[in-house]
Amino acid sequence: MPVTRGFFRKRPEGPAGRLPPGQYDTGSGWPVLTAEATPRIEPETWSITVDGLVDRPTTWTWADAHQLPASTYTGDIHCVTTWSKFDVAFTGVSVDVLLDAAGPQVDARYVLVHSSTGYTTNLPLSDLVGGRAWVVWDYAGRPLPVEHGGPVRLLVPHLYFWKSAKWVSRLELLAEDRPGFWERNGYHDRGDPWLEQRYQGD
Ligand SMILES: Nc1nc2c(c(=O)[nH]1)N[C@H]1C(S)=C(S)[C@@H](COP(=O)(O)O)O[C@H]1N2
Ligand SMILES: [Mo]
Repeated sequence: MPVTRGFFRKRPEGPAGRLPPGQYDTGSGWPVLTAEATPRIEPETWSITVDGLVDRPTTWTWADAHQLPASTYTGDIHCVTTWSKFDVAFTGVSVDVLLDAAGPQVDARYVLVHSSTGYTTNLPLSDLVGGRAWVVWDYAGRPLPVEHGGPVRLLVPHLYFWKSAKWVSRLELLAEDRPGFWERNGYHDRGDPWLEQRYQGD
């Protein structure tokens, strides 16, 4: 999509060092970007499963997930449509905790993330480990709003925000990369905002 890319790069970039290339600060706003109809998921019926190439396929209910050690991400998020939002605070559990319980096998190198709505997105397993990815249920100390993925979404803030699947329900570990919803439609497989990996080939 070379025409729109040229347009994006004319946007103001604000304080150096904080905004990735081609992004602008959305301030107090928080745009909603959803490809599918917003589902209504009660916490009591939500669960998350880690399966595929793992030794111990595991499912956590809402209650189970809240027994795990909680952690908070405070920092910035970046959407490929060029908005960034500074100083967000999300609380949930580190994906490391879920993966440690499930035991990834040696040939697991990619993850296909599934939402209960059918939305999918793919990531290298290495981007979900090392304290850089969370499954979150609180935003700014309050329950995550449904339009932003509540009751529970994935959060991978070092990559473009389309990787942060709303209404997350499953992490499927794979040996080979398998493109998700936006990746099949031309978005980048990795999506590093600092390398401006917006589209396939960037
Ligand atoms: N299930 C689901 N998750 C999704 C999306 C979506 O359409 N469906 N959109 C992605 C995109 S493109 C972005 S930018 C963010 C938007 O999150 P927000 O609506 O909370 O800002 O969610 C990501 N996760
Ligand atoms: Mo996005």
